[in-house]
Amino acid sequence: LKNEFSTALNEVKDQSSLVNLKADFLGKKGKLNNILKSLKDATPEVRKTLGMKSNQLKETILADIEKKMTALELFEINERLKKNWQDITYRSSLRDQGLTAAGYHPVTIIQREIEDIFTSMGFEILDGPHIENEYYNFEALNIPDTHPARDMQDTFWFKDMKHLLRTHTSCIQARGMEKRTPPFKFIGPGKVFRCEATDASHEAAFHQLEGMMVGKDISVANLIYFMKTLLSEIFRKEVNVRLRPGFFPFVEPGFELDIECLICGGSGCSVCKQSGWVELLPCGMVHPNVLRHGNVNPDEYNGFAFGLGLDRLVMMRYGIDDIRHLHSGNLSFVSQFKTF
Ligand code: FA5
Repeated sequence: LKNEFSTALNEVKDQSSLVNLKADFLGKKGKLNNILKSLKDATPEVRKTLGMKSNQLKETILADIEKKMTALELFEINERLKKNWQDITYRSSLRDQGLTAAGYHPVTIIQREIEDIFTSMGFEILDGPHIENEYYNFEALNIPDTHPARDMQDTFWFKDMKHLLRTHTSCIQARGMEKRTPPFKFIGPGKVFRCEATDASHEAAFHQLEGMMVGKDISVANLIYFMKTLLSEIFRKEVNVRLRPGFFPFVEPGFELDIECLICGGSGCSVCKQSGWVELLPCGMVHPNVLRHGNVNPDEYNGFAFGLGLDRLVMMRYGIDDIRHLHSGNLSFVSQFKTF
């Protein structure tokens, strides 16, 4: 019976035949039971030995069937995979099936372009946590506890009143400085959060791109050079900008670099609040207290920093007249910016 089983097992090619084979040998009316039934007239000794042997055989058959079942399952999965195999990196195959390839979000497209511009000028790219503590968001940036500037940015605080969702990417300055010795220069793009009402140019979650350069004898002229390079590379055409004094506790002097609104051409619209100008790129020379917090000696080194409003830059570049489109999740909106 053992040999008979082995031959039959070798011929089994799929799971259902295996189930049948099992019934054939071990089922109620199966071959093994038939032998056991025929033992009822045998002597007690014969019954005992044959009984033991048939139990052993039953165990062997069960083990073999289990092994074969696992092998068949694997085989069948592999066969199915071979038939349904699809190269999802092969775009035209997706297009053939009516599926369109994904694209980058416009904020990502512009962020990558800016990263390329700055890395080509020797800047590093840094990241930082969205959940910050109040030291890096305020204290290290020369905004002590009682300073009214804390109210300039409406903050989402955690219950412990020690942690918060970062209100600007300037925390990346504070963290970046700690781990470096001058000279250094880096940018830090990312999401920031403010408890603000939304309108055509304001969101509660938006993107900024921080920049910082620290070294010897850095001047406002250096700062303006980098800002101009950034804008001319992004727009590839003359854009009207204006520089005016701006107050931020972490820079001195501080500036606001505004761009003439490209949605209305400067005549006034909801994005520029009828002013013809959009606040885009605040910047300035790093305050000595900020350098000190970053273990940089302000008598030896100085530097500049800027905090670009990335969503607004994207709006100006593509002529988007409401920031809320960017976060709408509307596929027909974002698919206009496909890069491939
Ligand atoms: C800051 O956040 C400073 N940390 C920038 C800075 C960095 C100054 C380094 C000096 C040196 P401000 O709050 O103005 O500054 O925001 C910077 C830019 O982010 C604005 O010019 C604007 O373009 C953008 N921005 C601000 N609030 C919003 C908002 N609610 N929605 C969309 N964009 C915003």
